[in-house]
Amino acid sequence: MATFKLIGRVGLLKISSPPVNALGLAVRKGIVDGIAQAEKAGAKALVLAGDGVTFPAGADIAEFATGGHRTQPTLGEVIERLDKASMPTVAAMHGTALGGGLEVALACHWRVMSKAAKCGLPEVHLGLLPGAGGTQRLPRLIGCAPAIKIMTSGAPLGAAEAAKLGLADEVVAAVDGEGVAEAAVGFAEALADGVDPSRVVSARPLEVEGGVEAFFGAAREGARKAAKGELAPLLIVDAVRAAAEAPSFEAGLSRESELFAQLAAGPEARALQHVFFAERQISKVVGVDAPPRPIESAAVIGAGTMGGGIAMCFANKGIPVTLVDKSPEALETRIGGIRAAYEANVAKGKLSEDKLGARMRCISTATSLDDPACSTADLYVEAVFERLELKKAIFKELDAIAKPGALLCTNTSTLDIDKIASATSRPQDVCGTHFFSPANIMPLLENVRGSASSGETLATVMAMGKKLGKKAVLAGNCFGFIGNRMIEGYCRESYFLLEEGCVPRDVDAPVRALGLAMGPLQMQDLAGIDIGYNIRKDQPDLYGPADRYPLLADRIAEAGRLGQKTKAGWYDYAAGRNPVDDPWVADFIEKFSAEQGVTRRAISAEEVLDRCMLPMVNEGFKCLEEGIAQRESDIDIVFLYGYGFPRRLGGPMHWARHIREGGLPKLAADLQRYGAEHPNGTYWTPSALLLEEAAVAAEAEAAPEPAAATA
Ligand code: 3H9
Repeated sequence: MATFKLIGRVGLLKISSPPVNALGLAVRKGIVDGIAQAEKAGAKALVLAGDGVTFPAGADIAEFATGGHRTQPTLGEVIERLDKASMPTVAAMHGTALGGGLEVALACHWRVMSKAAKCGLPEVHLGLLPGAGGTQRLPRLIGCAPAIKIMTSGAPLGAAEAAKLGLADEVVAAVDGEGVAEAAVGFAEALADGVDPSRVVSARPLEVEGGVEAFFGAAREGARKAAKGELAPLLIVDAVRAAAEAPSFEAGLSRESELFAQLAAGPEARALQHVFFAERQISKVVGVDAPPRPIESAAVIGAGTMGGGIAMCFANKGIPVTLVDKSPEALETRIGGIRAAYEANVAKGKLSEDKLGARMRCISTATSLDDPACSTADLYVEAVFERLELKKAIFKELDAIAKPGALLCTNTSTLDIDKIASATSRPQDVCGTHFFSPANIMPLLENVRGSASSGETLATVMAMGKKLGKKAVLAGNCFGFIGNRMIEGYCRESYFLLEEGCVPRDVDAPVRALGLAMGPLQMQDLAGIDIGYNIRKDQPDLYGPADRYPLLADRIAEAGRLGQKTKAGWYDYAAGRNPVDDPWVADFIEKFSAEQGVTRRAISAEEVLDRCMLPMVNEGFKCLEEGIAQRESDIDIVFLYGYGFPRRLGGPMHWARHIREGGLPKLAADLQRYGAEHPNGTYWTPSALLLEEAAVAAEAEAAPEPAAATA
């Protein structure tokens, strides 16, 4: 876990714990032993380096769930040992020196950094603060304002910026671990013997410009505004304040530990750590180990908004893409729109003129699939209107022109992949790629597995998602796949709540108060009320005898109020994109209730929230039960990246299991109660898996605590 060797008079301690040299127990012990070995060997200086791809990228996150991070030596104790080392210490930073890794480096007397390395304190993304002295040392080294910025944003810094701030003492050209360690050993050799007290960061004074009260008052307010309801950024500011106010470095450290423990024990940290691992699970396709096929060129069929956005995704990553549409006018308009979108980014300083040129050169156009440029693509994404027969006709054409082994993907949000694949002679090469709108911006991609999709096809489309910079989740083939299937009940209940007594704001406000970016009705206004309307008209068999039909939603669409695009939907948008309550809508809903013979009633925010959220979670369990989702955490990723669910709640499944009061047992009971009171659709029928898991959870809760071990 850490190996020590003497090179001349300099000790080199290499930390080795693949994949990222996280500072788990064995590594921590290795560092303490290594310092002792260096002292015993009489080394004049000690270099700490990472083996393999990186300097330690932080504490071992998996240890937080088990409390393993508290096993001695803790990271704080390791770092204190370094702080008190009797010889000069040098951190040789390559790769990603993050979190606890950077805290180790901050306790060294010198920091040598590869020009290609990144460093940072991203604990905030895990609902934590740097808890091994980072909040106390970083401000002493670079000042309070930049330290707070680094810690509350969690964003990594490059070597040039780190050097400018005084975080890196020397930037070296070497990139790999061997090279950087060698450079650091050379640096250490040139140091004078003995520790220079001015290099001990913990011993440095900390001054606050403008006075403690004014500085930290403003800093906390700034953090609160940016925090999106998260607690960690606020406690980071409090910990830095302790660095400035506490009577000693040790007292500041102890305050940092208290604040760290508060966060580590809270729901936000648990949720965000769940998200960390969930993000890394999504790309793993159970039972598939086929290698992906190379994707060096693509064709997108349909030059609508969606097709244009998808073409941009390829161009953004330098993959040549042909945009195909039989209408030259549509192609011209779309290419103009793409250029305008890139130009807007240039104007904002987010894109260089050169990159704009390179991206535009990646995109070519064709008016027919017979165009020779179309037959050579490695992958096709069909993105025409959501009409089955049209899509099948295109797949028949694709089957005729695509080279063997090319991937044939359909961008659909609700249609049956197998029916589309049946139009080809190669269903093994067909799958769904459900991009979210606007495709060039939204990070989520649902890849949909058809019943005949081969392992190679799935591996390729998952790798493609990663290459495009998307969070690609694999879904099974059913109406709405994962995300839209789960929001079906959520949306339908939102209409029924209107019919029964709410106005739009009554429905959206509780959902927003939970932390979602918008409520169900606002979401429909953004997406377009006609989307749901067209689906209901095109696929009437979605409604069985057990389903209450959302007639009110049809009526508002038929009134021409389609949402933001018509400046009027469930809200008024005459003055802009902010939803404004509209008396016309309130009157329209009331008249509808009267026509239906419904006596309107006051509905509590709690009922609104439950009736929107519970069908969603129930459907999530059904997705798991039916194999539509591979794992519960994949569902959470769909909602975090596709529907604005707040990260601090970990996603709807994590929220239901761990954050909503009463956990799964109460959720199952509430679901059954609401379902009996409002039998509006099959989405209230409890999932067998949910009932099973709720029973297991109830049993675990009822079980007596294991007797404490006696000595
Ligand atoms: C901390 O330090 C707290 C302290 O202040 C105080 C303590 C008291 N632990 O992302 P990748 C795994 S909090 C455990 O795909 P990349 C990851 O799960 C920590 N495991 O690679 C994955 O496993 P698998 C602060 C970790 O090249 C594999 O490594 N540090 C950790 O795209 C590869 O990961 C952070 O928050 C870890 N710390 O990106 C940094 N890190 O293959 C977190 C990674 O089984 N890490 N794994 O799925 C990262 O940001 C990225 O992993 C990194 C590499 C940029 C390093």
